[in-house]
Amino acid sequence: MGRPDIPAELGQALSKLRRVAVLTGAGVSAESGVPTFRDAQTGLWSRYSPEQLATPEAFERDPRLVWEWYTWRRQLVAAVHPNPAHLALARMARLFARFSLITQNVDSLHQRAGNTEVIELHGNISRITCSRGCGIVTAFDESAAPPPCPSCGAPLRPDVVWFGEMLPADALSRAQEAAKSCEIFFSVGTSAQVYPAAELPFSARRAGALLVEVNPEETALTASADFVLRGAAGRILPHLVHQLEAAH
Ligand code: BJW
Ligand code: ZN
Repeated sequence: MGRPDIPAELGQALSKLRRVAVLTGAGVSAESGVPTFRDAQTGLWSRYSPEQLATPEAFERDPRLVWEWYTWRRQLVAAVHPNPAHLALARMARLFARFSLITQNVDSLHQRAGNTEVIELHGNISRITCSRGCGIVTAFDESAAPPPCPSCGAPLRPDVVWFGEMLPADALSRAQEAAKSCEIFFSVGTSAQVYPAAELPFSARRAGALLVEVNPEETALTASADFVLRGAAGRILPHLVHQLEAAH
């Protein structure tokens, strides 16, 4: 396989710009072996769609089923490693005066790759919190079913954002601010279907930023992108960052 083509105009633009924002989705972790949401789910869980498991209603109906799905995913994530896409983003962060990494992922792989400041829009599966909202947050444990909240007795749940729930206000406002103030916005490995995260690239573009998509497939964003880099993030990003480092 040859080197992916990085358009010369993109390289030139990046050598002049200082404020960069990147939004990542499940595709960035795909090459680590973490299944994406909208591709068929693997094995045991192939019968369920994320809309059937990642909702407060699903947890109310069958807390044990949802808990088991998260236990499976947490074990999977613990067994894998950051891939070249994560590592390239950690290197990219050092090249710009202002670099905001916004992720929809809950797997900590960006942090494990070395990105110290990550804006997590959808929470993190390593933590659990009270399903009644009394504020308790603690590390995930190995219980077979959701343990009771030590403060109010309601079942504890993964500290992630399900459909119909508000995103953490602080993370969302930091992400919106980064989108509105960046000069170039990268959308990497996301189908750009889930809001309000999917709104961020559009709001960056409205504010005048260049928009770059990195994805092997067409998405809802493709038609609005200034540059479309078609392919796996783990192949494209290392090459892009290598070029940037050479030009630095
Ligand atoms: C590769 C690759 C490789 C493969 N390299 N790429 C406005 C309009 C319409 C609907 C709404 C709206 N505002 C709100 C809504 C409702 C809803 C929503 O967006 N629904 C849509 C489905 C239509 N949003 C919400 O409910 C949000 N809350 C909210 O808005 O609160 C306010 C409100 C409340 C009530 C009513 C109204 C407003 C919350 C959304 C929470 C999403 N939660 C999940 C689960 C998180 C926890 C967990 O992980 O379990 O987040 S769902 C799931 O989707 C997860 C992901 O972060 C998210 C996005 O998925 P992502 O990352 O894009 O993955 P995929 O699988 O879709 O795509 C992978 C991509 O990678 C593909 O494109 C591949 O091609 C690519 N790829 N290999 C690069 N190697
Ligand atoms: Zn509680």
